[in-house]
Amino acid sequence: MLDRTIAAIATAPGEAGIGIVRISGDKAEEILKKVFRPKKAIGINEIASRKVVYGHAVDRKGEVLDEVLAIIMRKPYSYTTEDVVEIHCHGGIVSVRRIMEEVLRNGADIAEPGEFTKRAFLNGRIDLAQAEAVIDVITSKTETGLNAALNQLEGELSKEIKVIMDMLLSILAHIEASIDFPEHDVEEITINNIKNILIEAKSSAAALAESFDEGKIVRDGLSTAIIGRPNVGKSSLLNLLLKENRAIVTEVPGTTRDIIEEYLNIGGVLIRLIDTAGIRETEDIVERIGVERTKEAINNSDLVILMVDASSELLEEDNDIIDLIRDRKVIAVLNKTDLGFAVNETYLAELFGDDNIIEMSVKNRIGIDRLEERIKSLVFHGKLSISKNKMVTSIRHKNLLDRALENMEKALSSIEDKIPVDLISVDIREAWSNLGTITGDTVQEDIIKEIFSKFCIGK
Ligand SMILES: Nc1nc2c(ncn2[C@@H]2O[C@H](COP(=O)(O)OP(=O)(O)OP(=O)(O)O)[C@@H](O)[C@H]2O)c(=O)[nH]1
Ligand SMILES: [Mg+2]
Repeated sequence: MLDRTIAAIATAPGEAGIGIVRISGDKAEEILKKVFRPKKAIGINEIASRKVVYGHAVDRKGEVLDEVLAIIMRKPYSYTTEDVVEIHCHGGIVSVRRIMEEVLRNGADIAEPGEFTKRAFLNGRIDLAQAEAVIDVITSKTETGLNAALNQLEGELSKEIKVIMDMLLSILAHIEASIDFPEHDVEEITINNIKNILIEAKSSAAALAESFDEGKIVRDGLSTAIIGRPNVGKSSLLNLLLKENRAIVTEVPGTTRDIIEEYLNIGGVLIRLIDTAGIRETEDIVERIGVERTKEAINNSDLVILMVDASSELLEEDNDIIDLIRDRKVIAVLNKTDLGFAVNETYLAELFGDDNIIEMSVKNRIGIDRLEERIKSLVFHGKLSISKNKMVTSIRHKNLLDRALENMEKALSSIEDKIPVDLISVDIREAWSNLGTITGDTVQEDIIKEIFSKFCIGK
């Protein structure tokens, strides 16, 4: 597979200053020779590595396709560690596409999503966790998210995982050594040694696993659903928080039919805000599906903003909604305070806590600061501790850490039960292998395939 030479348009489609066609593999330089004519009369092989050269992209007949810059990055000093060529042409759709076609015609294959990064991994330049960080860097939506991804790309997480893996290896070495001398009983001191290392390894792995609570929010955002009966002002709140008229707002109850999702940055905290269809019994089929989706959104959210009409008493519809969210993290917004105050605030405060009741008039933009403050303080107790270098942001990593923790737990209790050490080594090895799947040391082909399929083309 690695002997194919691959190519892709590495820049996003659309009008832009420049577009880049990227090629990687043994034939890269040969292909450049066919599609690029340097302005100065020099041969392609005379071009120094990583030096930018001005010239023209041309087709088979020598017709000029565009005015371009070309760079050769000869192996191993390139993104993939293979020969990599980049052709920088004018942005827009046509120029890049014409050059790409010419590159393919001369022997390159279209790269799969993430194939450049996959090669960097398979060729050993970066490990799997670092490769995964590349996609997180590209898709990050806040500075905090970007910093976490960059730390992972730098190998901070991998370093920590490797330290734990080494501890497990040293335990295996202890065990091997004792098995090699079966005439001796395994000494008490060896067992104690093993136990101490295991406890330390477990606590490091547990700390990483715990960092996922925060890491998940840093990467994917705090999923926050605004729910309430029709017409209380949910979409108006979404628009106010986003500072744009994203959702349709009317005085007609049942305006929002489908889920609307937008990202929002509140003081560095990424919020995935979800406006929902007002919940009520309805005959309207479209609205009914909307209500079902709202219920799904409630189940999938980290935080629920319950909105009620402050100027009216709680209706049966409100109480039905409250029943749906009793065990969730809730902030109750009492909206439309400009129209009067009739809602039973004490009751809501008893249910959700005083701090989680926010009086608002979305119409007059009153109460929005308090709401934002409250959201921030619910996440990370008000302050971001993201300065930590080693944070787990990926569910794949978290699951593998949990499995490794189980293995270590089992090994520890086996030690307590005085089970022979060579049997314990099975669990230790398993823990080691689970951690190795994070960094890619012990990973299987299908997992690699799945990970890179989530990448964009050209990366
Ligand atoms: N007086 C007053 N009216 C408001 C306030 N907030 C929203 N409204 C009005 O209430 C009506 C309904 O607002 P929406 O934001 O569409 O309500 P919704 O909860 O999204 O409604 P559905 O999508 O039907 O569930 C609109 O006419 C808004 O202008 C407020 O604070 N005070
Ligand atoms: Mg609405």
